[in-house]
Amino acid sequence: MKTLYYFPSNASFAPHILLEEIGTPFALSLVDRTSDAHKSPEYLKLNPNGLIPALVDGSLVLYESAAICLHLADTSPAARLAPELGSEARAHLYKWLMWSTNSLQAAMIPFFYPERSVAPGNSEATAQVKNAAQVRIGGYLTQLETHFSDANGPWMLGAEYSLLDPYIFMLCRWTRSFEGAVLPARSRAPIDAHMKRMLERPAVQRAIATEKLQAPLT
Ligand SMILES: N[C@@H](CCC(=O)N[C@@H](CS)C(=O)NCC(=O)O)C(=O)O
Repeated sequence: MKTLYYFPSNASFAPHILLEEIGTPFALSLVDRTSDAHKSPEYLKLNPNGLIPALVDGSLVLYESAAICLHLADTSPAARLAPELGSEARAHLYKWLMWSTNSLQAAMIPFFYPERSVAPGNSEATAQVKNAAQVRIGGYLTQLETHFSDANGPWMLGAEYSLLDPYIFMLCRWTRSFEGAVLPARSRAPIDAHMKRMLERPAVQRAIATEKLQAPLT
């Protein structure tokens, strides 16, 4: 039995959707961020970074959301969540997943936690870090928008749905409160269409219901 350690709407959301897509029984364990459970000695044994998520699959303990997504796809090939090994589509999956974690997801950290990058109490520098991160995220969203505009199919890799779709959906949702110079991802029509397509999937609806996510969903 696989157990996903999660907190609603966090980086556990993409693995959660994939577990729902796969459809075999799994367990969820809430890591209550409101009481800093992700920094507890018990949780640090699962993820020494003190970050959500972690996955326990038998003797395997795994952290990093993208690695968990790849593992879920690898261990449930019948769910067809990643293209064939060695194929061009598989190479593009690697490219977009690395891009997601190194670019878009990485830029979210200084946006949501700008105070971590500046001297304590320096509110001017905090605002600068946050604004700069938001502008960087805007650039990445433009890249994504161009990709969706150029793509032949409805999903990140074209006609075939893959683990990339929940991953990109998860990251795009994190911009839903954006205002000012860079607006939420949903303000870009090709990305909005992808998010709406994701919301139509029963697996996504189940994950949203379990995590009790509230409007606005995107
Ligand atoms: N690269 C990690 C990042 C995970 C991450 O940043 N998780 C956030 C929630 S979305 C977290 O646990 N933040 C708590 C903190 O920064 O203290 C992954 O993808 O698993």
